[in-house]
Amino acid sequence: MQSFIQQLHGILSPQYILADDADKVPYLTDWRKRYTGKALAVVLPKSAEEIAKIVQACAQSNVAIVPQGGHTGFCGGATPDDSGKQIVLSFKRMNQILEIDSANQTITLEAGCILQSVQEKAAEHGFLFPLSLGAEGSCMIGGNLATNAGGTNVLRYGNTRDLCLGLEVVTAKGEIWDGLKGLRKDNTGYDLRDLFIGSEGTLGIITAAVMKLYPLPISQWTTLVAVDSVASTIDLLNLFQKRATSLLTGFEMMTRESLELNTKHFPHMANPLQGNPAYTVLIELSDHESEEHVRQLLETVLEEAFEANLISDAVIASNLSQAKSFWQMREHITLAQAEEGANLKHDITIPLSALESFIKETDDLMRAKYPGIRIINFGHLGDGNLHYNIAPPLGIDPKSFNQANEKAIHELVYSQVERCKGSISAEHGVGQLKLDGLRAHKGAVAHDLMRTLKTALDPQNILNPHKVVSI
Ligand code: FAD
Ligand code: 2HG
Ligand code: ZN
Repeated sequence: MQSFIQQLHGILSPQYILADDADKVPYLTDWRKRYTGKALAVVLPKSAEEIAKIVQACAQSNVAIVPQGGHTGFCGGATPDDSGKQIVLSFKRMNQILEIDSANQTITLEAGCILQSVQEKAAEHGFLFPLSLGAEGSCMIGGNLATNAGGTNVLRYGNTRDLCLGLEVVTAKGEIWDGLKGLRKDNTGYDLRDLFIGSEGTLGIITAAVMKLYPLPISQWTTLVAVDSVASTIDLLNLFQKRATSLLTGFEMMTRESLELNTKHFPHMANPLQGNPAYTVLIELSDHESEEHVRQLLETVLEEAFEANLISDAVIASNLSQAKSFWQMREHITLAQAEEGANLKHDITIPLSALESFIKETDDLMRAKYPGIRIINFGHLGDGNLHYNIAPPLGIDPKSFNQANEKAIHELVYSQVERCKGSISAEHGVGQLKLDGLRAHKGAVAHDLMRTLKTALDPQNILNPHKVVSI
């Protein structure tokens, strides 16, 4: 290993090769504090060329590489294993915006750009970069691409995959694939770009990307509404889809239990709606016409929803800061769960037509098997994406409860997901958390095809091994 470290010194200045334990610590534990690994070294390259050389050195010495962006992922994908034989490749220094092409409505950037800085840069140029999620202050565009992140604007703009036009990738051989094209059509055979997106660093290392930009909306209206059932929530979504069509940019559902957890840990996050409703839905409309146009539309649809008994209360944000506070309420649920202690996350998608039966049956099974269990269910309902999270009964230590029951609880949820023809990962990815779940629920043929791809693209298994798919 000494000769491998020496080889790294031929590629990077010493200050960018962290080998001391204390220096490595910040890179070894994930956001949720669910996984802690060890690493031979943490390297901080500045260019695709340096990464290519690092990969070549790793291939020679059979050292595995764990790419790491903001390390905000929920599935342990960016955390090394505990062998101490892997290196972490951090993107902290690769944060340059390379080009904004106004005519083509694209931004070309390095993989280590922080998502929020990309949104800000786009806005400076009069554009919207629509990817938006709670971790946007620290997650990086490379991590977003590697996980195909979703977030709160998928309903209108799609997920990260839909926003990407081109990629630059370092392969497992240490070659650089230059696919940095800003084309909206390109049917030259297999779609390599889409193969790397969502592969969580297991097929290649994303070093740069061309992403789509959109015109900045002129007006935005945000509202919270009270709903008493999942069925009404879906009817409400369908009503907004019909009346507001592409103006509908957000439709987020929060259960009473989720918001109660919020106020327990963040008392200032009180729900402005009357009567502690069973479901609170956050709806956002964005428009390129006047403020009045979208406000009028919103009021008309809400009136129709009241008349159809779909909603019992509504509060329209009167200004930007109130709209922000509605979104903060939504985004604080994850933080409230973290304050409460370790929880079991299920990031799932269910076809909207099966959602009600999924929730009812899964809740019933869960409560029958684990009396007192707390179900923290919220999510991007417009995408059929639930965060069906589980916390132990009050008064029970989360860590020991999870240790004893985690496998069975995941399996209960995943079997229900399979029954409903859903997916066990909507937007967070697989990482190490869902390795077994994917093997059990992806389907044997699909799983085998994934293994075939992994072996073909990374025959030495040095790119983020034992994540997503095991070979
Ligand atoms: P990391 O965690 O560093 O890495 C994630 C995976 O990508 C790992 O497998 C890693 O090896 C790989 N990787 C990272 N960079 C590269 C690269 N350049 N090339 C190849 N592989 C790479 N996710 C959502 O989808 N929607 C949400 O609404 C959402 N909300 C969140 C809210 C909070 C508060 C937090 C903490 C997280 C949230 N997430 C959400 C999860 C997380 O932020 C996303 O998965 C995000 O895309 C991860 O980006 P990252 O830079 O932190 O990646
Ligand atoms: C969100 O939608 C994130 O806020 C986090 O995807 C979900 O905490 C979670 O499980
Ligand atoms: Zn989410």
